[in-house]
Amino acid sequence: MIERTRIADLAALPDGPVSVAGWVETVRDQKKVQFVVLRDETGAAQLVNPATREAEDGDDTAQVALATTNEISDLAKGTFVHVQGTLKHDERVKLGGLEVKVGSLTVVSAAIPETPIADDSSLDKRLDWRFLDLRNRKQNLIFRIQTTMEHAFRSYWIDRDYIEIHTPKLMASASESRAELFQLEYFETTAYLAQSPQNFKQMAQPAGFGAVFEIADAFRADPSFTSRHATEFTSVDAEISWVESHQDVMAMHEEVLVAGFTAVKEKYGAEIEEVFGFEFVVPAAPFPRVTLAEARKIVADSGYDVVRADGDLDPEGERRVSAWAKETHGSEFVFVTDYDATIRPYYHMRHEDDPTLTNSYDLLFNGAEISTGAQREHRVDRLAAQAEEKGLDTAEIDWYLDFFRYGVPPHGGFGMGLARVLMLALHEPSIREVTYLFRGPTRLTP
Ligand code: AMO
Repeated sequence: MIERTRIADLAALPDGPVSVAGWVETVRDQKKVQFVVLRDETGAAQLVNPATREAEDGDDTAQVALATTNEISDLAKGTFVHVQGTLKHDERVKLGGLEVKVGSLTVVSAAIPETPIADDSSLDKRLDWRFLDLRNRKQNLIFRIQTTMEHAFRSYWIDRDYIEIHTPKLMASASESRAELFQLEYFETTAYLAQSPQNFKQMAQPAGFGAVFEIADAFRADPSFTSRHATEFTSVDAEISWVESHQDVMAMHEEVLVAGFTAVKEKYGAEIEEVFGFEFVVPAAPFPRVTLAEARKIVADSGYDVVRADGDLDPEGERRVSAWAKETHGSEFVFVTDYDATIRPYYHMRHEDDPTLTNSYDLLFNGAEISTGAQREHRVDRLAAQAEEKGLDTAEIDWYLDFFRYGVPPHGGFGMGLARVLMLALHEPSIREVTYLFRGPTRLTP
């Protein structure tokens, strides 16, 4: 490895010789002194170089110093450099209270001087140049937060003996409805990209795995351009056996989220406050719970003419239920439960005493849906009847119905969009900001 100290680690070093490496953020080229802000993946530090404008004849040291001065004058923003120098702690230096006096500077990879994006570039333009857009503290922090949150979800499940699965993303049939389905040529036949791991995470139940989870890509041919839809997104899924109802899934779900938010708060709470300007709050479980019928009433009582023709909450309805949860329960999260069977997939279990309702829920967070969960119908006759009722061809899903013909425990689970959680947790306006490389109807590159 090339010898270097990561910039965040400089603070702990004593004054003395040091190597640092990274890219040039700014150059301030003054007559007598040059300042360079150097950034790496951990932070930024100031380099300082006393400018040598003219070399004295026969003085080798001066020649070297002049070469360095000229090199710094020519540095384009974004150029990657390796620097050997002398670390000096100095409280007066605004950036981190330290600076590195340049001894030698090597240009490792020069950048073209005209940077294609600026701070005020449109989001679309920034996404065209995503690798440059990501070269800043805020974006870097977003993906560190994502790493910590995902890790905490995984740890929660691994600590409780869940099995991590990797289900195939190439399928012979739809995993959700036939809408929003990507179709592709697959040798002599047609394949579809998985819209969710739904069928295959349920397969772990008759397979005797007990509790499983998966964090992986899901694909939806959704033509919309909203701030919360992508055509490819990371879905966080779990499926557990022996549930008595969706309430058991919800109890696990909120614990997973509390674990994720706690880990982020511990590691990045202070930095989030500094960079994003708000206090990152760890939610308290249990989250408030309302049935969809109650949620409709809350929305109506708030003076908004409810919802869509099918009885589901529309985005404004979701915002109002969220606002209600915040006002009455001080919670940014709220479970909306017991959805009408007409607006739920065939595999959701229905109430024993009222088959118009399902053992299902959506989880709303800061005004929008982040997750759907349910107890599944595991009795194959009912499952097939519900599929038929929804107009599905049961022959096409016979392989899935087989899962329920050879013994299966009652089970349930949820799917949650990772980018939605991040977007709403960090109060970002679009999932494009919190997705490494966004995919939408008109974006396939970079
Ligand atoms: P659902 O279709 O509600 O349920 O999806 C679950 C969660 O996935 C996220 N999501 C999306 N995120 C970004 N872009 C999209 N186009 C997109 N579509 C969905 C949302 C959503 O809440 N199989 C069920 C889950 C289950 O019952 O286990 C399912 O896929 O955050």
